[in-house]
Parts: sequence; structure tokens; C-alpha cells
Amino acid sequence: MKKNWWKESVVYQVYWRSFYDTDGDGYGDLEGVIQKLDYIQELGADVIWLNPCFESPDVDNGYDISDYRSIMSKAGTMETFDRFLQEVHNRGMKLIMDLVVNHTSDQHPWFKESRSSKDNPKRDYYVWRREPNNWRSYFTPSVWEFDDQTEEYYFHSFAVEQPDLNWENPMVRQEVYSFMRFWLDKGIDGFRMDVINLLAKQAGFPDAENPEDISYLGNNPGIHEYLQEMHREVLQHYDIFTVGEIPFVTPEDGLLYVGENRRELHTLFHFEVCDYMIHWDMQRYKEIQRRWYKGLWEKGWNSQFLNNHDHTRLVTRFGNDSIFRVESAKCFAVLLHLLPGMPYIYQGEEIGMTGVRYKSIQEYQDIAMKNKYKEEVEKGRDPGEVFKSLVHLSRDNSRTPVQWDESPNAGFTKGTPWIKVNPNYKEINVAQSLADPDSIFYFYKKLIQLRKENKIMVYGDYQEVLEDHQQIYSFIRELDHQRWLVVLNISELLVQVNVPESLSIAGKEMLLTNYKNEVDSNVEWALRPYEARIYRLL
Ligand code: TEU
Repeated sequence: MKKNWWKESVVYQVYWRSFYDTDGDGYGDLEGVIQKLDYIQELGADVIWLNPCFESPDVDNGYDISDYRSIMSKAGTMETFDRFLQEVHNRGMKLIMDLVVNHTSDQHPWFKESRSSKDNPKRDYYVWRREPNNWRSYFTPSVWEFDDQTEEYYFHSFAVEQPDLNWENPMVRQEVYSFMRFWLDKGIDGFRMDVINLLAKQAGFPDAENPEDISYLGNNPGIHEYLQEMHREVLQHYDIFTVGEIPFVTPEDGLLYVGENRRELHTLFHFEVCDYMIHWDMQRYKEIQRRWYKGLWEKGWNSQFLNNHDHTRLVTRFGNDSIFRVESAKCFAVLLHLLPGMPYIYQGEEIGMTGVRYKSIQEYQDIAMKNKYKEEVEKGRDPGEVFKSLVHLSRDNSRTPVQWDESPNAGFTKGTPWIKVNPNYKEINVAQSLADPDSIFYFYKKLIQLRKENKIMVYGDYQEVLEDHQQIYSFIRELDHQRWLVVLNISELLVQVNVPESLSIAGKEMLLTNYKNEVDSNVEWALRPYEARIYRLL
């Protein structure tokens, strides 16, 4: 199997506005990330994924860009960015930025021109139609917004303030390639590409049978021609890494984006788990991993994640964020770092931060949640019911400020945080984690070190065992003459399993576990709640 630096990397995601605020405006900033780079380096991460920090009216937290060549003032200046990039490289780490080119902000000069008149040379930079169809967007009941100026509708896959670019227009593509080169020539190490398989639109925009299933937004004919052109014109000219955010795809579709002979992207995020699994579902998760391993292994590279800035923190959504918070956090860490693919750590995951429950919709900031709340209440649903139905998957669950210590606002800011700090910061914070040798932080550090020293975690074949077990997730990784066994009890139960001789762990070296001592049982596999173990069989 082809070896690449990025395949062997662990990525740490920095949602800078909630990371560390150095100027007291209540928003994290790039200076704050610079001041915490030693912390990220100590964890052992190789690559930093920075969420968008370009000029933006900030309607969707930076995913609505109005100038692709400048830094949002909340985040800092271009000088801060250049110093940040230098400091990342000085520590031997790499930086990937967020490429948001399916849409811009409606405040981008391109859109201001485009909506000004039908004859404007930039009219065709966006998607205009005289008649809407019945499609809905991620954030609104319709993808079409009527514009009084020219009495036509423009297309938006997300908020009305995020009009989609028309990728059929070669001028648009060249504009994008030009500013991609601008950042790559600065020395960044790649891109995380936002909803990159939404660029091509369905010809003729036919009405959908089920408008609620928005998969019509993505994976449409023409998308691979665009990405192969991007590869030809930009990506192949740099030693970089790319990961595409790619919803609505099967492993077969996914391989068309990341196949090593496709000359498109290196890796992808698929959303079969995060977009559809509300709570932990063992059999469903195993089945998804099985299909993607079979579909991609030795042909394309997958990613492993269970939370990010759009998806609720994993201990709250899939684990146990109260009595077994530490055990479940460590258990899922082993799962994500031992499964085939690149592991991503979302800021705060390494200390076991949890989701949040604010008391009212007014305390939430996320446009997706606020839009959905408004849409459902306008349909006449009970506001209280609607609110309750939205809190579990609200994106704000993972956007609360990083909890650095027990000081006011968890040491995140000397000002008023843009979003309320999770009230559990006195129990859960970085200072406490760094002071405790058995903390989740040091467990992640050990896992990452294990990966640096053992390529079996990167290139080892994967073979599941006990496929049908409801609580136990177990598999073998094998490379050359090495064989590792991973055993995870992903439940709150004490689980005892009689296993065949081939899986006997008697006398086998235990490489890592999240429990101090062995459980006293005469059954070979006896595992406590969220117990995780890695054995060297050969
Ligand atoms: O997210 C797209 C999005 O809506 C994700 O929540 C979803 O899980 C995924 O695409 C699969 O459907 C991206 C950004 O991550 C998000 O923060 C932005 O709001 C959005 O695009 C628009 O740029």
C-alpha cells in the first residue's frame, strides 16, 4: 500500500472562535491559537485543521465568506495569520484551511454585482431562475430566494445569506483556483473542503418526490470533472493534503472522490454516522465501518471522527457524559484511532468536554437551529416541544468555549464569551487534565504516540471479530507479521464473553487500556463499562 505523510497523521480541529480569546472581545482569535500551539504539540497532533477565518459578515460563523484573501478582524490580521502559520511549521506541524467554495456570503462583491442586473458580467457567477422548484435547503424551507432587484430567484443550499456559486461558469472556477494558489503559495499544507460534492447542480432542477430528503443537493453529474480540473490546475502542483466533506455518498460513490488513481481528493468525511445516527447504535456502526473498509481499503483513504463543529460532542451523543464520561471518552478514542483511516480530534474532545443544555432558544447562536425552530413554530408546532426536539443535535453543543481552567469563563476570555461557557467547566478543564496523569488528555497522547511508533495502526489490514455482539466491538489489525487485537465494551454493562482459542489473551501483552487493573473473573473476556484494551497477539 502506498505510504503518505498524511495517512500517518492525526488531525486536531481548531474552531478558533471558541478556542482562546486574547483581546477580550469574547471571540477566540489566531493569537490565541498561537499561544496554545505548545498544548496541541504536546498532545502529539501532526496537522491542524482551522475552521474558516476569512472576511465574513459571520451569519454562519465564517462559512459565508465575503473576501477570500483577507482575515476576519475577529480572528486577527494577515500578519497574525502569517505568524501563526510560521509557528505551526516551527513546531513540525502542518496547517490545512477550510475551502468554502460551494457558496459565498451575499455580501461578497461578486454577489452584489450579480444581483444588481441581469446584464452584469457577474450575473452568471451565481444560479438564477425565474421559477423555483420544490427543493428545501439545509437551513431553510426552500433553496430559492426571490430577489426584488431583478425579480428572479437565486439558489442557496444553506442560508439565504449564502448564495451558491455557479460552477458551470469557467470564470468562477478560475477565480477559486486563483485564491487557492494565494494561500498555498503562502505555505499552507492543504484544505478541508466544505460540502465539496455540492458544486454540481442537477440539470434542469426537476421537482423532488420527497423534498425533505435533500440528497438532490449533492453528488450530481459534472462534480468529478470539476474536481479533476481543480487537481490538474492547482492541487497536483503542491505537496499537500485534501479532505472533502462529502455527504449523501455510499462507499462506491466515495471511492470516485478519493480513489488513488482518480486525481481528485486524498480523503473524505462521509456522514453515514453523523448525519443519521442520533444515538449510539452498535450494529449500525459496525455495518457502516465494514462497508467503508471493503469499499475503500487499499484504493482510497477514509477518515474517523464522531464529532466536530457541526456534530454534538461524542461523549454526550454516543457515550456517557456523566458517571462513565472518562471511561467512554477513552473507549471511543481507542475506537477512532485503531479503526482504519485518519483520526480527527475536535478541540476539547481530548479532555472529554460534553454537550450543553441551555435553558431557552435565545441562548443558542447557531443559524441552523434558530432557522429550524422558527420554521417549525411557524408551522404551528408547540415552541417548547420544538425546542426540546432540537437540543440534542444542536451544533452549539460542540461550539461552547474550550475550558482551560476554573477561572471565570473557564479562562477562555476576559470579556463576555460570544456563546455561554458550559457550566461544568470547574469539573472539566485543561488545567485539571494536565495535572492528572490518568486523564483523557494523556490517554490521547499515548494513543497518538503509539501510532507514531507502530505503522500497523495506519496500514494494518482490518478484520472484525464477534460481529453480532451488541456491546463488544472487537477487531484485529494485521501488518507484516504483527497482529493486534482491539477489544471495546461500548456499553454501561459488565460484559463477559467466552472466546475461541484464537482470541485468547492469556499471556498476551496489553499495549493500552483505560482501566487500571484486571477485572476479577474466570471468564477470559470480562469487560467493565466502556472498557477498552489493545493486545499484541503477534
Ligand atoms: O457543513 C455542512 C453541514 O450541514 C453539515 O452539518 C452536515 O453534517 C454535513 O454536511 C453532511 O450533511 C458545512 C460546515 O461544516 C458547516 O459548519 C456550514 O454551516 C455548512 O457547511 C455551510 O457552509
